[in-house]
Amino acid sequence: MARTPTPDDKFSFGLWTVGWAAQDQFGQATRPALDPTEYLPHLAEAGAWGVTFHDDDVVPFGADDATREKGFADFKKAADAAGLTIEMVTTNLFSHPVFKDGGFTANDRSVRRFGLRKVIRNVDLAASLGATTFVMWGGREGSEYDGAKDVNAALDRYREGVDTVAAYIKSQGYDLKIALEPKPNEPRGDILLPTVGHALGFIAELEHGDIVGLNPETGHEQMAGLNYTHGIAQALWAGKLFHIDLNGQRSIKYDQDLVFGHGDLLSAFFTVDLIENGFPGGGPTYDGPRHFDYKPSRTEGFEGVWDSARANMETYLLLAEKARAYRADPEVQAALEASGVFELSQPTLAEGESLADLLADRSAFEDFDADASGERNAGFVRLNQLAIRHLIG
Ligand code: ASC
Ligand code: MN
Ligand code: MN
Ligand code: MN
Repeated sequence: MARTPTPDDKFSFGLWTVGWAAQDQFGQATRPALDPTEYLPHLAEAGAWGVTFHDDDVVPFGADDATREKGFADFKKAADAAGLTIEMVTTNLFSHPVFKDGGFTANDRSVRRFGLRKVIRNVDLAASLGATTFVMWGGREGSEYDGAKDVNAALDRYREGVDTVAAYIKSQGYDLKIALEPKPNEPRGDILLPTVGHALGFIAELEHGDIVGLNPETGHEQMAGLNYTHGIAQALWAGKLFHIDLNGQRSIKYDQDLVFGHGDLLSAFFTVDLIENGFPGGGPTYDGPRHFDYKPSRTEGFEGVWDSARANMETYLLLAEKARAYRADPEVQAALEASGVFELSQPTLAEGESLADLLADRSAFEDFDADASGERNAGFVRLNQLAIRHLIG
């Protein structure tokens, strides 16, 4: 058994996760939707530290100002009473039909102006509630048909939108950073900024990219057949891992949003190993919330909702224990050493060595025995088996 989660673990949940009533493409809801505030004591009791939400999760789209203000005030009061931190806020630019062709990148300019206003209003809200991360998941930014979207113009408009919001955050002096969330498809046939790599490339083109980073979701990278741990590793390397959405996904198919670890368990082990223990050779580390973006399966009643919420945290803590033991194991350390994992931290050119020095170094090329090097046993399989032993042994 893993220890019980505590607020120090910084586990947080989207309100839309436990609050999902389980309506899908083919069937109606299987659970009633409670008042948003009702989920909070349960989350806290389960061991969560934080909660996050889309504007429309708390107050319905189109609510008048008085209803909106009261809704968010009640929610904040309930979060405080439960001892939950509102660490992140995000905006729903995907549910209402007005956003069927996107929010920031809709062909229709009036929709883009409306979307931008909705986001700016929500940025003010996020700052007033003390959130430090503002997530943007552009679920409807994309197309089904290549001819229907001018991708060059769409990326211009995406940049314009994100830069406008980032500039606004700076002008207000808010302690808030934007985290873009990549996803390859669903609900659109193809979504813009489909992977961590695409999003990093986009951020590099922004004027205010210094306060824009990423919120990668486990299943979203895996839907593209990609390695989530490598994805967050590159985001860390780039100084852009601002937030994470942990969940489970079993291979390339629809977005399953399973409990963390209920998809690719070995990959989840290395995700936790990276988050908790950092890179083997040192480097940037992640200190943000351990945020879960999963959906309690449609088969579950409320008992299953809370079982699944706890399962995310328990799985994470179990993996963290295993990952700590894995790194502390002298046999693993020796295997990492033997496999050259630490050697990779050594610069390829020695300190002060110029390219001319390298060109003059006969041992690097003329006298280098490429064949012998090619025959060397890397020992990576043995190393991986040690991870398996720690995981299930
Ligand atoms: C988000 C986010 C997602 C989507 C999805 C909505 O804000 O991180 O992955 O919205 O959960 O159902
Ligand atoms: Mn998802
Ligand atoms: Mn997500
Ligand atoms: Mn999601």
